[in-house]
Amino acid sequence: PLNIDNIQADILAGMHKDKELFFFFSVNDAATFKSKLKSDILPLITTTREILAVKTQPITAAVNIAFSNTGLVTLGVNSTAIGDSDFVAGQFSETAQIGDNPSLWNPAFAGTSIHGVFLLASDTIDNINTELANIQSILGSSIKEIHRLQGAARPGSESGHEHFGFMDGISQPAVNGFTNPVLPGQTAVNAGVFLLGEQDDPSQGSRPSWAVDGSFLVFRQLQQLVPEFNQFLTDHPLDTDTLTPEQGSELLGARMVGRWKSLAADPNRNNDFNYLIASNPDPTTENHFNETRCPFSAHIRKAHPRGDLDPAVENLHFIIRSSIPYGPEVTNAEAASSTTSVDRGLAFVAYQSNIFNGFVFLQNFWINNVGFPFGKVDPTIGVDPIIGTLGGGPKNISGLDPAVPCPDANNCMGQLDVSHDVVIPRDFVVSRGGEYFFAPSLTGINDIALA
Ligand code: N7H
Repeated sequence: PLNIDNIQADILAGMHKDKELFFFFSVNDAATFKSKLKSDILPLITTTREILAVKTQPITAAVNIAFSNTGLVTLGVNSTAIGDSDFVAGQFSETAQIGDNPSLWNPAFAGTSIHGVFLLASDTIDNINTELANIQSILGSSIKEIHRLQGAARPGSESGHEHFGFMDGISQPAVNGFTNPVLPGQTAVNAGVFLLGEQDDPSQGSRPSWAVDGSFLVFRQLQQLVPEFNQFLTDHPLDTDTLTPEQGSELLGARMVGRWKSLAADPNRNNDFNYLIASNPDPTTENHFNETRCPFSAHIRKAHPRGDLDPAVENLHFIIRSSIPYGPEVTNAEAASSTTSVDRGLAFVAYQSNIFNGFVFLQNFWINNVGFPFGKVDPTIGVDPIIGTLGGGPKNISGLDPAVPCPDANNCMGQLDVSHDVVIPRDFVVSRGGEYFFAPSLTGINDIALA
């Protein structure tokens, strides 16, 4: 069984609070930092067991911590021993690989000056600020703030929805030995897909002891241009013969994401599907040209191609997401002008035991790959219409308009005609940067403090 008293709360369980602060810091005085880390910070760290029951949750705020490669090096840890070359390289060095434009990055993330991040989660910002003040008084001048991002659930009935209006965080892989019950449609994988040193960690057996039961935390500050996104939907309603313009716009948004805004209420049904045609579940035939129900390019199909791939391959590439929106609601002035003037988006967090198999693989080989999912009637489907990018410019996406799902509805097999039916003029999600972190176990934090 997993030692949930030793695993930080956010990795498997998620902290699931309405407010979450990401506080990015550098370490100025390693000796003082390490001594305070052991004596005063470690007792504050919230474990998986503690977050699972309300009565054991911390009174002010849940606290998790993670370190970048340069952070570990600054603390005297041999970080290359962890065996993850993407982590050691840092996210800024991989902008080309993951499709980011480095000139759009927040300067705080550009480079390798961030050594660590505190994740503080609570019901109120007051509580978060109280806990942050406590941590800052413990660590004093041994750390310096580099950047902070205040995340918050959206208000009222939008709670749980990201800024485009879709319910987020409802499809997570189940973790053997932890998730109970496994929901219909949830794929159960071994813990080593997320936790270093556990079963199915590709480097199980060769991880240093301080790294066991930790996880790589990929952080991304993803700005969302919500008024521009909404204007695009308004301008391109689908199926106007049978739908009202509003319904047609709703349909386009749903086909870009792969989910309806309005459907997400029942955890027993939310994941109980794949993309195969029920009457013809042979993935080599109809599934390869029929996108009537869900475009090949839809965000959730790109990011988790249920049934489009051999499960043995697909199971290598699961991530656990623990993101939260940041920034305020769209203002009236922004809505009226269809122009973003206030920064908002998603504070994206993903956990995995191997950054290449997880985030990098998804972003590079699936999301930003015009040919993925492979083997479909259309070899150039397009990038993910929500988060895929071709360098910021227009994106040709096929299959979004169900009226033209395929060049020849009676015989799509073998057709290589590319019905690029919708052109998305620009990216509505813009990466402002991020970093790769390692979230150690509690014993791992102790080892790092003694390094
Ligand atoms: Fe995505 N969105 O609101 O459109 N995502 N995502 N994501 N995402 C998902 O299933 C969204 C991003 C995944 O198992 C849903 O929880 C937005 C990145 C994966 O069926 C919605 C942003 C990466 C899944 C969104 C964003 C992923 C998933 C459906 C950025 C990885 C599970 C709700 C601003 C590199 C798919 C849900 C499955 C689901 C949205 C980013 C990956 C609504 C707005 C960067 C694996």
